[in-house]
Amino acid sequence: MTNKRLLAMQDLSCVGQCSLTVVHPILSAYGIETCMLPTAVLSNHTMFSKWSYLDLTDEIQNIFEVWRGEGFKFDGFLLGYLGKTPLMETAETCFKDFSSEGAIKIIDPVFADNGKIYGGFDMTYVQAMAKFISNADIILPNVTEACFLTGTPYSEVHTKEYLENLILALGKLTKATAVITGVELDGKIGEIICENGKISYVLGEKLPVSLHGTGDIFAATFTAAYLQGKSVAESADFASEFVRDCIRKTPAEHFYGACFEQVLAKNLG
Ligand code: PXL
Repeated sequence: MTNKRLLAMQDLSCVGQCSLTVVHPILSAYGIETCMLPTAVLSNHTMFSKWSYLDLTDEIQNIFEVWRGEGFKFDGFLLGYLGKTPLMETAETCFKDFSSEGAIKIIDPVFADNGKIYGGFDMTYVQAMAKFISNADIILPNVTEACFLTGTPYSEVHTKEYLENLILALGKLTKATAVITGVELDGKIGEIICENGKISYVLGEKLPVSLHGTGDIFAATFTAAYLQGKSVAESADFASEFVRDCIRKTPAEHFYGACFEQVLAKNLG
């Protein structure tokens, strides 16, 4: 248990097991008071063929005004899918006005996977994100996002040299501890970590399935473990094992996300 209060800033996709519908239950279940700042409300995530999108950037200013009056502060921030470039400036205001002393800022850049940028994003967004991550204490990009952020050509084949150059290139953009997810080495899958210039790996079983939303599950469980006092490597290990369990629990016909609910229930039960 912890008495930490965290602010999760990302979209609310009504259907799709991603962003706030994943992050809020997981962090709450691990005993963290999880407040939400929805950046947009979508009918469903953008891997479906259609979606509606209500941008909440303007409403966030009203929310902040009330929060300033109430004097709300947060011990940590977890940022995921923001969707629009101006929201990065909004997030900077949020850090400035609502951080408790020593508040931890965890940024998952969320704009690409499997070598491609998600629908609705462009290089202007990527360039803004490359600057925005300088605000973070910890960043959680996948390999594709790390490549776009650093201008490194994307490769499906990973070598230690490729991954270490990639993570060192991120170090030119931010002083944050970097955890790159989805790295594949020696038939295993996991993360490469660079913390205070020291590189390490967390690798485990590679399952033959890749599911949408697993990055958000990783970010939530990583953050829960980290806020409970685990190290970055221990948190990454905990989060990757949790994600693996979710993938195992997801039936093949469930194509749009990972069934994290049963794993959460089992882990807590
Ligand atoms: O899981 C990342 C994510 C979050 N939110 C929305 C998305 C995606 C990935 O496509 O579409 C709306």
